[in-house]
Amino acid sequence: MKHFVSRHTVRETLGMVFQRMSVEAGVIKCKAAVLWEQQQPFSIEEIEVAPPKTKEVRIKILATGICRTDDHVIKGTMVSKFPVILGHEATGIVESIGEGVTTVKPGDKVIPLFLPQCRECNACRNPDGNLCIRGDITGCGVLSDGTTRFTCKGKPVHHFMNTSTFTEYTVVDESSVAKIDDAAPPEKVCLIGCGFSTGYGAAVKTGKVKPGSTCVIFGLGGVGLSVIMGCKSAGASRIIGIDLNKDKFEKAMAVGATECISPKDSTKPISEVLSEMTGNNVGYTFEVIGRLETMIDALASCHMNYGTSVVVGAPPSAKMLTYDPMLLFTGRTWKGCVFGGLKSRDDVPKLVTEFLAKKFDLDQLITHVLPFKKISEGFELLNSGQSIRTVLTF
Ligand code: COD
Ligand code: ZN
Repeated sequence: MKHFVSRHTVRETLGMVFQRMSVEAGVIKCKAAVLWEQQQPFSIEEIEVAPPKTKEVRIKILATGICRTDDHVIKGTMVSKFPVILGHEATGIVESIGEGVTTVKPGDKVIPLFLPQCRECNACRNPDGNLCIRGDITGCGVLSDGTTRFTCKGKPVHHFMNTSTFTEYTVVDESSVAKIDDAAPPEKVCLIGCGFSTGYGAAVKTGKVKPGSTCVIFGLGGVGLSVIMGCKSAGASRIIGIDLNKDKFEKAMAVGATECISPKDSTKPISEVLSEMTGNNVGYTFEVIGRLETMIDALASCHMNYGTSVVVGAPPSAKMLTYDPMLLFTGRTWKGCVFGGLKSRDDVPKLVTEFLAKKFDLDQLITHVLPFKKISEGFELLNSGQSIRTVLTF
């Protein structure tokens, strides 16, 4: 009996030691969509995810949206290091935290943030700023100590926009994660991590749309629809949607546009058409296409004296604008914003709470939900123009 007990104890003890070792080692093996090089399909691979270092957080991803910016890396129109794990619009659960992390704990529901908020740099400390100095704008693809936490087939795999969400587990800096309400549905609120907030924030935070005003939105994709929702929630009384594709009008009206027009329907410049329609009273315009011509059209379309025009669409790289400075001299305000001008860690949890209070509806933006392994199908839907947002679930 004694012999049995002691053998049992040894086995148990060994088991405990082994368990402790694996916790200490802390590497998680899981599936991820790895992009080995541009213009190539994703490859679903087994990867190793190292434990979070000091001030880092390891997250189990629950749902992730597919954004056009991810596709820019595949096509090579956005700079990235390879191999890389893309994805930057997600919801997850904190699996473990590194030393010194105080703002989230294991089990918290979170949204990873492609735009961090360190709360220390000038942009974070200024009430009007949001472009935190810790953002990975150069596409270096590593965490703050200059290394990556992902390995595949013995090779380091790069991070993307501080987030990398096309994987079952990721590691991010504490400044790149926001704790959200536990009750939030992951496959919906992931959109608050990018597309929705980019448009909604442009209206409520950057444009500061006033109640009773007239707003015009150029481009009725998912981000443009989110601008409409922002204008509506700010109390705009007239919201005019503009798109070349009239198929976009129905959804725009459903989320709050009061009318929609195509620039092709008139031979007059769109600014004249809008001036006639509104009695020369367009308070705010939003460019949500990313084209130089429509940026100027949007500027010219807001009121010459008190109008504000917001550039939401990312301009094509290395292109210059030429415009009549008289457009600004008379008093127009011309602004732009990334992530709607929102402060990510402060504003994302607030938007989730507002969503739960039914202040806006994300269902209109989600056209497809697919299992993670069908990621390539999700990108086909994006490229064929069939989807607004596809959400991948794990
Ligand atoms: N006139 C009117 N409408 C047009 C024109 C035109 N000349 N050209 C295209 N359109 C319409 C299209 O028919 C389409 O409906 C719409 O414009 C564009 O919509 P989508 O579906 O292509 O794109 P979105 O809404 O998902 O995103 C568009 C942005 C321009 C906002 C996006 O590409 C972007 O630049 N995002 C901002 C960058 C950013 O903040 N990045 C950070 C992380 S993503
Ligand atoms: Zn995005």
